[in-house]
Parts: sequence; C-alpha cells; structure tokens
Amino acid sequence: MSPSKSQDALPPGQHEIGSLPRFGLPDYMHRFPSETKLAGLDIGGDISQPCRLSQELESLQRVDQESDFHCVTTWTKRNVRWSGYRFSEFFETLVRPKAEGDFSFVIFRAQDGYRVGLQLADLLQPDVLLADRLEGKPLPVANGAPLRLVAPAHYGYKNPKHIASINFYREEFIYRKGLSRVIDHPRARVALEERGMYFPGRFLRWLYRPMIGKTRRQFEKALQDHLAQTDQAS
Ligand SMILES: Nc1nc2c(c(=O)[nH]1)N[C@H]1C(S)=C(S)[C@@H](COP(=O)(O)O)O[C@H]1N2
Ligand SMILES: [Mo]
Repeated sequence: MSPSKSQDALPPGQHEIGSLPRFGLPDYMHRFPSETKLAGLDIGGDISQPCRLSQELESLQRVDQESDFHCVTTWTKRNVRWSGYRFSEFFETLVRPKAEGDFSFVIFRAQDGYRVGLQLADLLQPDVLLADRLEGKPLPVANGAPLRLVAPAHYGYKNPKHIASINFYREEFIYRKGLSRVIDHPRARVALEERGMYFPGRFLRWLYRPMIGKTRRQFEKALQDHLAQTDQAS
C-alpha cells in the first residue's frame, strides 16, 4: 500500500483540483531559487559537526510514492507521483553519525527565504520524502527544484520547496513572529484539520478559500515572467 493514495473521502474541508499549481504565501511569489540543480544541502542547528551534503544523497535508496497533496487554503491534488529519498533514512544514515544527543525539532530554510519548522517525530514517518522528481521528471522550479519536502499528512506549508538547509534542534522553539505565527500550526495535520493556531480549522477554511483563484494566477504569472527572463539570460 502506498501511503495516502486514496479513492476514499477527502480530508475535512478540502476539495479536489486537477493539477498541482505553483502556490504559496504571497511574500514568496516573486522569489525563485538561484540553484535549480542540487549544489549542496547544509545540515546544521545543534549538530556537533555541521556539514554540507550533496552527492551523499544518492547513496540512499530511491523511493517512488504516490500521495495526495493538501494546501491549507482547501485545495487538494490527488495521487501526485513523487520520487526521492525517505527522510527517516536520510536522518539515520547521513545526519545521526554527525550528531550527538537527541533531537526533536527541525527547521528547513529554502532558497527563496521560506522557513518552516516540523517535529522530528512527524518527519520520521515512512511517507515523508526529500523529493527531487515529480511525475517522472526532475522537479520543476514551480514545484520546488532542486529538492523539496513531501509530508502528505501535513498541509502544504509544511512541505518546503527549494530546500537550502536542514537544521536539527534538541527542543522546539518559536521561530515566527506576529501574523505569520498565527497561520503556522506546530504540526498542521490534515486529518485533524490543524490549519493554524488559535482559530478553528473550520473558520480558516472560510477565510482562505476565496484567496485561491487570485493567488494561483499571480503565482503562475510570476513564474512565466521569471522563466522568460532566465531564458533570455542563457
Ligand atoms: N520555499 C517555499 N516552499 C513552500 C512555499 C513557498 O512559498 N516557498 N509555499 C508552501 C505552500 S503554502 C504550499 S501549498 C506548497 C505549494 O506547493 P506547490 O507549489 O508545489 O503546489 O508549497 C509550500 N512550500
Ligand atoms: Mo498552502
């Protein structure tokens, strides 16, 4: 059984869409990765030997997975085909030997400045991947090149694209301030509709849903402009 592949009912408050759009928080709409091929992945935080990995990833077992992808704004793309490496194997094989002690919290930093924290226990689930391929092709810029996290049980905002570094910490801490803290639930589990902090998931559905169309169009337009520019430059 592949995790999260389903014909069954959608999670609470979600509706299905036909393709996986380029999507995200408006702040990141016009920001793009400078490296679209994996040059290096910085491993840091409370790690005794911080390091930069690149080729090492290829020593891990490649895993193909079909899973549903759920954005907190209520859209879902079903049966997305990813390929990459299990986060748990990555952690045990490449990180653990460089680290002393126990970790419980992880912060991802992305090339576009995006930053997000997850609990290590959630990342060690078997359906969590560091993905570098989508639908049989290298991950496109739109969906996270060169490397992104896929954590199907958690809303899209816990699935960082364009990963630049992965930082491991002994204890969880507050890494966001102000309004962006309100929208970040520490776990953001889709099945429990943990869309955000303080406000119930059912309320946030209603708040987010009207934003989908415009956000999608703006993200797509920004991508087309970016691709046209990079074409010209090369
Ligand atoms: N680096 C980065 N990762 C990100 C985001 C972003 O803006 N920047 N947006 C998040 C949100 S809110 C969603 S829904 C998904 C969207 O993934 P997609 O563009 O492949 O559909 O990426 C998540 N990861
Ligand atoms: Mo999202």
